[in-house]
Amino acid sequence: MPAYTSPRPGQAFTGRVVDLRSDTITLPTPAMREAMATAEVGDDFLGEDPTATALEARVNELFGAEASVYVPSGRMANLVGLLSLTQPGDEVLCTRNAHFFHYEGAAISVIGGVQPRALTDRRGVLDPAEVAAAVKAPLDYLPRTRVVAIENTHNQEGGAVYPIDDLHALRKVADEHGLAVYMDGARIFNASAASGVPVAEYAALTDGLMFAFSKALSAPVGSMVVGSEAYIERARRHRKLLGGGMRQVGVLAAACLVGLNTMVDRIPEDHAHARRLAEGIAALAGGAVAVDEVETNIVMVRTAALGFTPEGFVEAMAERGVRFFTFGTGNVRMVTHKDVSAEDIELALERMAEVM
Ligand code: TLP
Repeated sequence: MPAYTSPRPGQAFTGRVVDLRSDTITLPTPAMREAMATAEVGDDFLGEDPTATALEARVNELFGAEASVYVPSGRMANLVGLLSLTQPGDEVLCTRNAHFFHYEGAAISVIGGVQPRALTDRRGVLDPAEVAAAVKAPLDYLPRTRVVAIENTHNQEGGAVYPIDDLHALRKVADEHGLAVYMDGARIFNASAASGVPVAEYAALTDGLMFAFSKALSAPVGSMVVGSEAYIERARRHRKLLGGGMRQVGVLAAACLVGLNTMVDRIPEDHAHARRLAEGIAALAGGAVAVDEVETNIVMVRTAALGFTPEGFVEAMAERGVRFFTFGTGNVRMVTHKDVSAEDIELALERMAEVM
């Protein structure tokens, strides 16, 4: 059963810490703090915050979308995003290791009365024939299969990008069966940087999409749900229902705008660091990393090839100031981000070589 855990040991380590636990730990930049301090704000619950409105306009432009809405977290974005495509009694098809399926407290079921159903997938890519076969007949005792949800990049699949041709094929089968397509695009800018596909091209193939500001874009708080006017009208309702309607939220939205304007172009740097990290680990022990599968900023490491359990490797490295999570069965996950430099990667590799 996939799970992720945090290293507890190593707290006493005093040297340079290389923190590869997640891109969620990125700290706001000085420009973000400045923008937050000087942001024009108003009551966004009443639709009066000019910075939140400016953020929506910028996102709509970038994603070629009619509308978008800012929410406090990625988890709330997935919940709002999926509730706004479903009714109680509906079924959402998803990948085996989807983030919302494993790590979000069964929120769509608890709150929305919606059932997720995992299909087999190839590193996060669904087989259109299997999707078609999974759609239930419209009988009054069956759940209604309503949505097919994908993740781009796919976290648990090592940051795999959903290939655009596969997304077109999925869209086609979804249209044939009256399904909505939802994308957990928490890391969509990583996908776009790796594939060269503009985020608007991904968005055009979905009925609902979310992305996070608090990962690669380094803003402190927030995610966005993106789609049509009618969809976002429902999303606004769900956001308030869940307590996500905020007041002077421009203070946060200002940092997100800086993230969009300054952090997207540097993402390839994180991908190069992940590649280098993967190659370094593969040189220490062949079989620990599938280097070719490292497409973005996530490196999954099979610790058995290094002679460790995942927990043992996390502990040994945390004591040496290199932090990462166990992730899934037999793996640890290392994530590169703007607060990890090329030197940090070399330092991490040197310290790993010490424990081998
Ligand atoms: N992922 C976190 C952990 O929860 C695992 C991480 O460190 O990667 N969708 C995807 C694909 C995600 O990876 C995450 C967070 C979320 C949604 C939820 O975002 P948050 O944690 O901001 O609510």
